[in-house]
Amino acid sequence: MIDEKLQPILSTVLHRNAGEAEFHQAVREVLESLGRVIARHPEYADEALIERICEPERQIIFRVPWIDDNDQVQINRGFRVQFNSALGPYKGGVRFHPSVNIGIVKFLGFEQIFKNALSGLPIGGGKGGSDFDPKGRSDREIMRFCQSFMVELHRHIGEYVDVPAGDIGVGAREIGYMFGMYKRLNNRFEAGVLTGKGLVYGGSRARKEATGFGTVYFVRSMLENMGTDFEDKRCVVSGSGNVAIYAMQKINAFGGKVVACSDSGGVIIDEDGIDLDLVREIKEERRGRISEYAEAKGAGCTYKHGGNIWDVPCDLAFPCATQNELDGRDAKALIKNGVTVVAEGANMPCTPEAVKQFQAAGVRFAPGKAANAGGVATSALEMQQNASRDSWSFEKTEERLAEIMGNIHDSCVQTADEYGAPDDYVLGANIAGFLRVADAMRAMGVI
Ligand code: NDP
Ligand code: 2IT
Repeated sequence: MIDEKLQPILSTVLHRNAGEAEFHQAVREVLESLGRVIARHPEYADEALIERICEPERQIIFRVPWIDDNDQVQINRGFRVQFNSALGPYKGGVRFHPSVNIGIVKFLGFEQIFKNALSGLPIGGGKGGSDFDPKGRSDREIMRFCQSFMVELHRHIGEYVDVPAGDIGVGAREIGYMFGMYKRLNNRFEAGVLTGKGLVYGGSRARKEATGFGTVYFVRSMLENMGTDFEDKRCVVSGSGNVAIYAMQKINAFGGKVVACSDSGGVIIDEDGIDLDLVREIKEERRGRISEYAEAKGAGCTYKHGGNIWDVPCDLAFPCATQNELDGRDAKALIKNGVTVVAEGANMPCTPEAVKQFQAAGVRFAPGKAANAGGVATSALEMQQNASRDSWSFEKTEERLAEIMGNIHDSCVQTADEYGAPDDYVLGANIAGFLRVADAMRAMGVI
């Protein structure tokens, strides 16, 4: 339910951003939490503060022409939404996927504001991407696309302005091509302009692992709060990309057992525990399909083409693929099978109906803006290393990551308690993130 004082703000957002369903969904969820804030502190609704938070500071949409391996000209659309810079330079990933449109980039940018605020680090919120589909493209095509994308993007970003990184379809390879083009166009080695870089030219140790590791650290704190741990817990992790792979690695390290993962083609179930070396070989090296796992393993492993991973019974569920991949029906199936914790490694993978079901059933639910903040937090640590021309050890970086995730967890719990909703991590994350951004914006006046 949205407080009646906030209803007009939502109406304006719906009207001004017609048809952008994912953006509406993300704004609605945050506004639902803010009623309790303005009831207690009405000054946070003054000077159209919440309206201003819902309106991006700047939105850039551009043409990305490139030439494929058959000498054909291809046209894609590029986006960068610079949503909020109250706490620092705009910060957030770039997504290459055919589903990308302005509404999706805006939802991701909006979420990023609060996530970055929760990290406690000096970063504002932004997001970008393109409807480019990297699947089946050669390395040369990827390079030409990334170069063309940067030919436009370079004038809008900078170490003190806006610092992109990876997301779906964008990893170290793409960041390398984009960084190379930025460096050439600007004739300066500005290491802090992008994060997720390769180690040899300014990347941070543990950045690649950070989102998945961070999610699992967050869940470890949740389990501690419940008086338990990962030992012998059955886990299901959707996706098999960057976030999923390193979530699985950390679950294993903490004594849990991952029995299923997936990609957009289907689901693999391996009761012996997913063989991560094989997944990494297929996904990180071959850039192949998860069905190849079952082909390699033979009997003992099941592949369900187009299957639904949420039908696999588990104690802990980690949606780590994409938005709205887990709906009300899936939530019911998980609850029926005894799930106790659900943590979003992806951004907004659970529909509002699914979240409602989990909370009503007493399942602990961690929203993405808290649970997956370890990636962007480690990006901020990469910026810190770049600014001081330093390079930290893996151990030091991971220690900082673990500490940050613990702090985010505690701040969600404390804020939820303070606002009369114990164990409601959604409310805790939204309010704690909002208050940091709002305090900075109030200090800076109407801009
Ligand atoms: P990757 O591109 O590495 O992996 C994405 C995975 O999700 C793949 O297994 C992919 O399958 C699957 N997937 C993507 N789109 C769909 C879809 N429409 N339907 C079904 N499956 C899909 O991306 P990441 O692991 O980096 O990102 C995953 C999620 O985590 C996203 O929501 C992202 O925004 C979020 N995130 C990422 C961070 C990061 O640091 N990378 C930080 C915080 C959040 P297939 O290969 O078949 O497409
Ligand atoms: O959604 C996210 O937080 C990311 N894709 C990571 C952003 C970043 O700047 O590292």
